[in-house]
Amino acid sequence: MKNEPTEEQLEESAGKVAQQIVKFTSEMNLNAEAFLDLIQDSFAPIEQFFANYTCAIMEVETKFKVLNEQFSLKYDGNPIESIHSRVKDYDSIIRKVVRKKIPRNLKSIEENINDIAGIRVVCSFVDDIYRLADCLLSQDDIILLSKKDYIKNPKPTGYRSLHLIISVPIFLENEKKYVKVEVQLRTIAMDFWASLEHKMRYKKNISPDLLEKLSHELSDCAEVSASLDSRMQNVRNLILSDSKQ
Ligand code: 0O2
Repeated sequence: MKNEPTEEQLEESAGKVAQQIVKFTSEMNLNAEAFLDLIQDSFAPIEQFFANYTCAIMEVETKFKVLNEQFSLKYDGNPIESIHSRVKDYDSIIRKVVRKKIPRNLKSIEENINDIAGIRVVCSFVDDIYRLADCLLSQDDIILLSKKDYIKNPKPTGYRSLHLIISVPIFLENEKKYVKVEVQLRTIAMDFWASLEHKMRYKKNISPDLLEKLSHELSDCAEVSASLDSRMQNVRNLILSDSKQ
C-alpha cells in the first residue's frame, strides 16, 4: 500500500506550488485579482462540460419518469422499479482517457467517452425493458448512437443488460447542444447480480485459482437469475392473458 504523505511533506509540496505561482504571476505581470480571474476562466469550460452532462441526465430521467407514469395507466403497475444516474467523476474519466489513449482535451473526451452521463433503469420484467427502450428511441429528439443487447447476448462473465448510447438535445442560454448519455436497462435480478459481481471483482488479494472458480460460480448464478426472470415473465404473461378473458 502507498504510504500517506506526512504533514511535513505536504507543507513542503504546498510551499513549492506557492513558489511556482509567485514565479508565474510575476513573469506574467499578474496581480492577485487577475490571477484568480485567470483560474476562474480556466475552470469555466470544465464546469460547463460537466453541467452539460448533468442537464442531459435530467432530460432523459424525465423521459423515463413520464413513460413510467404513462405505462402505469395502460398496463398493470409501474414498469420501472428505480432509476439511478451519475455523471462520471473526474478521476474515472482520466483513468479511461489513459487506458484508451485518448487525447487529453475536452473535445476529444466528449467524442470518445460515451458513459460520462450514465442512467441505469431497473425494471420489473424483461418485456418492460424492450418496451421502454422502444418508446424512448421512437421520440423524435433522441438519436441512437449504439445499442448492445447483453440480454440476448450475455457477456462471458454472465452480465446481462440492454445498453443504449443516445444523443439528447439540451437547451442552453444561447444554443441547443446534443449530449451523449449511456442508458443501461436491466431487471431487478440482473441488477442484483451485476451489483454483487461488481463489488467482488474489485476485491483485492484473490488468488488466480479462486478467481477462476468464482468466475464460473458467478456465471452460473447469472444463469439461475436469468431463468428466474424468465419464469417471472411467464407468470406475468399468464396473469395478463387471464385478466383479458
Ligand atoms: P462503471 O463503474 O459501472 O461505470 P467502455 O469501456 O464503457 O468504453 P464498452 O466495452 O463498450 O466500453 O462498454 P460495455 O461493456 O458495453 O459497458 C460497460 C459498462 O457496463 C461497465 O461500466 C459496467 O457498468 C457494465 N458492465 C459491463 N460488463 C460488466 C460485467 O461483466 N459485470 C458488471 N458488474 N458490469 C458490467 P464500467 O465503466 O466498467 O464501470
